[in-house]
Amino acid sequence: MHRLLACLLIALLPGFVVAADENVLRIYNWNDYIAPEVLTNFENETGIKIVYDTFSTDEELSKAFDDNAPYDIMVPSHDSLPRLIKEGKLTSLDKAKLPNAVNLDSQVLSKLSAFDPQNIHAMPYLWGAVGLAINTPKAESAFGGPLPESWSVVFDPEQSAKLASCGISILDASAEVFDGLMNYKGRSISHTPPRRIKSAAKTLFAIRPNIRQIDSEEYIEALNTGDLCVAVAWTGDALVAADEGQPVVFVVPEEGAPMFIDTLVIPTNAARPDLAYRFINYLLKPEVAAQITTETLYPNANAAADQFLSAELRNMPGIKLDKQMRRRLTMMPTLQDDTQEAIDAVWAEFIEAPTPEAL
Ligand code: SPD
Repeated sequence: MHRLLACLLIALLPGFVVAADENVLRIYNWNDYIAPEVLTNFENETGIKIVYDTFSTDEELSKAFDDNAPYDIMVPSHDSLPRLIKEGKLTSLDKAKLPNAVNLDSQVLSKLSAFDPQNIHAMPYLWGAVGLAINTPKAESAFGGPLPESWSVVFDPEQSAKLASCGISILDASAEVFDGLMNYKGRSISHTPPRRIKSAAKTLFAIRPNIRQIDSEEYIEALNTGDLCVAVAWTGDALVAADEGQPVVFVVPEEGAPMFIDTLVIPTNAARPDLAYRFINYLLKPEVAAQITTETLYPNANAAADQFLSAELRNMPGIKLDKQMRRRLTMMPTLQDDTQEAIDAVWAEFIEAPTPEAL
């Protein structure tokens, strides 16, 4: 009886209340990259509170890692993993705490293992491709006919000038945009010396006046409301616009484009790795992975989730890659430091370059 009273008193102490409040899991994910009810369902089922922040560029995420930001789960793309592993930023995962990992697609795991050998530090989450989101009627009317399935609609100054009035947007994703640009030029981004980056950048500056926005978040709404006719886009963001009723198609340019796998990791400075394991294991449930794909329209890495997707989604081009898409896509490589630095320098100038409206 006395022990019970003592426990009740302890529970009422301010320190105890703080400790209870600290049952908090902090997550840093890409924008528009989860079904909100997944968060609330997890909170309701477990009593764990989630603090959920988002980012829209690789640079924001890198900065969070560099600053040792207090997150328990972060979502880096596969090509960032080698650097993060080398810098000791990622926890080696205890697979015994992730029993639902048995549901993961072995092909996705195998692709990912080229960046995280033996899949020790990262569990695949969602994946996709970079391509062109095209609002067909608007784009064809401005272009004067059907568009080629080519990066030329953005990178050729004459072609993009025709589309400028109906709105072109480019992802704020320097490495991926340069990957597309080098493919357009018949080259590969891998092992590209900085001087070649600088020379390719001339094309970017030439088309800058034709580009309405360089952005990876607001462009989703602009596509959804029909305010853009062409966007260099990530798969799911383009498919969502179509789902919203816009006549938008997702095209992988014939010259080739990069694919990405976004992953769930536990930073080494995580305050609550125990909660992080519980949430990652929850995300690895097939029905939860399907719920997220249904909301975001990004394919997941969960082989057992297909049965929980509608037939329409299972066969949607972009969620299911057809032969042509498969042929045109390659995994985004991890860039050498000097290539990445040259891209960063050019990109900062590209973003800041004044558009005609600003002059
Ligand atoms: N709107 C969510 C987009 C997430 C895309 N991740 C792509 C990562 C490429 N590095």
